[in-house]
Amino acid sequence: MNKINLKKILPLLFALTYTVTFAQKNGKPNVIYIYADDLGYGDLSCYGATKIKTPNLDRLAASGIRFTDGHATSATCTPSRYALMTGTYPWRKKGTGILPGDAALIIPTDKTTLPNLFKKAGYKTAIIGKWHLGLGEQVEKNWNENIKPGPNEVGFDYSFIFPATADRVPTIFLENHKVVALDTNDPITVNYQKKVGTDPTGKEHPELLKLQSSTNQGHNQTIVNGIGRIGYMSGGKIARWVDEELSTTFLAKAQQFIDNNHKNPFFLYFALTEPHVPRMPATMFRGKSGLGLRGDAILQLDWTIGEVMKQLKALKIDKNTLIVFTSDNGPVLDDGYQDEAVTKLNGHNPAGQFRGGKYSVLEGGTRVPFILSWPGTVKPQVSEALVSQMDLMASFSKLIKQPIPDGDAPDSENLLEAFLGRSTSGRTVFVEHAGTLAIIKNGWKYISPSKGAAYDQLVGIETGNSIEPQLYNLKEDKSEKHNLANQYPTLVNELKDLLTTVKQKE
Ligand code: NG6
Ligand code: CA
Repeated sequence: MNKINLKKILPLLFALTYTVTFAQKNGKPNVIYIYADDLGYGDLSCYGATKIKTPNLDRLAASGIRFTDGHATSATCTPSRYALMTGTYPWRKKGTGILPGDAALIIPTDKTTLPNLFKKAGYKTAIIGKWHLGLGEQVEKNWNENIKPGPNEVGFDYSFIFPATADRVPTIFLENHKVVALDTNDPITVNYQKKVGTDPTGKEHPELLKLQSSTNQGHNQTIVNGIGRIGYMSGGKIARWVDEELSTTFLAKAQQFIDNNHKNPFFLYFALTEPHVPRMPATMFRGKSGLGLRGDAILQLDWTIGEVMKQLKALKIDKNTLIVFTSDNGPVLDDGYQDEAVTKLNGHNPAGQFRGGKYSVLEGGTRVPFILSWPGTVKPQVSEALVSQMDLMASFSKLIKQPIPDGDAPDSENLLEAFLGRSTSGRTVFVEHAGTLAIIKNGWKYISPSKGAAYDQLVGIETGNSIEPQLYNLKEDKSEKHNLANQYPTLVNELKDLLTTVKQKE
């Protein structure tokens, strides 16, 4: 019996070992893409923060490339994530704005995506963390059954996610197609139009809240774990997450995935929720930053990444693992809860020297920390190349030698040389997206006129909107202080036309 089994197994073992070594020798490193949520350019000490220390991310940056002109495509979450997954500017497609927690899947299941590119190349792929790209075929779905299509249908072999944002219902985890800890005797109902069930809401019962909602910013519907959410839910009492455990839960799942797959190439999309609202870090980080819960959440984020780095080292795969760390949009202080982010800011500059932040077409909206580390292969350096997260698809396609079929990922540029630190040239043209669009070429930035408010009172952020055209020389005026549109009308027209051309591209 034993002999027969051995005969069967040995060739398989050989094949497996061969695949692993072959893949590794052929430049197929493990890839971990770590996405922070609402982390600003100035939030890390390696990017100039002095009021907060992020030693683990500083170490990661020192071991690889710290990009100073790295971007999300958009100043909010869903569109930036859409671009990352599809290599397409999100403003090309309707319905890619911030999604409610019950939205249907917006990522096509029949096109090349970042994860299925890796999967085709023989990688094991996983997403752990925040999804926010919709689930199922429609809004009306039964959360108590298998929910699909979702991450597993767009290329992830394994998924452990929460559906939207930490401030939106349903406040549950999904492992592959199922709600974790689902109880058939306590079915889950979700509604974004009207109250369901008998759970108290923040609006009716503010005295039950451990974190007060900000005035006029919603976040006062169903209360879960003492926090008012956007949207209503009922049922699923034991399935509901505890905010203080979100991060360690995702970390544990990520470590499990890395452990299980450390002998074959893997791609892990680790989508953390810090420092997005509601900021509810674990007790061990409370009060540690001196900047309130937002700062504490950043310390938790930094610690989490340190834990992953330690694990890679212990498994001896640190040199064969490429890590990208970045954020889905710029920073915001008051995004719906009174959590002392504003009152305890203590002179900290979440967007660094840049103007604007989340929701803004100014640099603070999309220019974010962007670190790439691949010890032993990529030389430590600071790079000024203009790169975007959307470009990782075309670049990784070259790295892992897995071509993208014509027509897919149309806006993703192959910047592999810049990403590996072998070239300082990145994109020549890039479109930034918030309430309006801006286009950058050779260090000049043109912002399309728009009627939106110039200042978002609710969140206290300059949006960059103006009915006048704006032109900034980013090389000399990083903080976009001097609008030079009147001085250079020809350049304004040139960039305006270029933006029209990019928009018309199929
Ligand atoms: C906004 C929410 C904000 C946050 C954001 C999504 C209000 C007033 N504000 O609409 O709290 O949830 O959406 O953030 O509802 S993102 O990073 O996922 O894009
Ligand atoms: Ca975000």
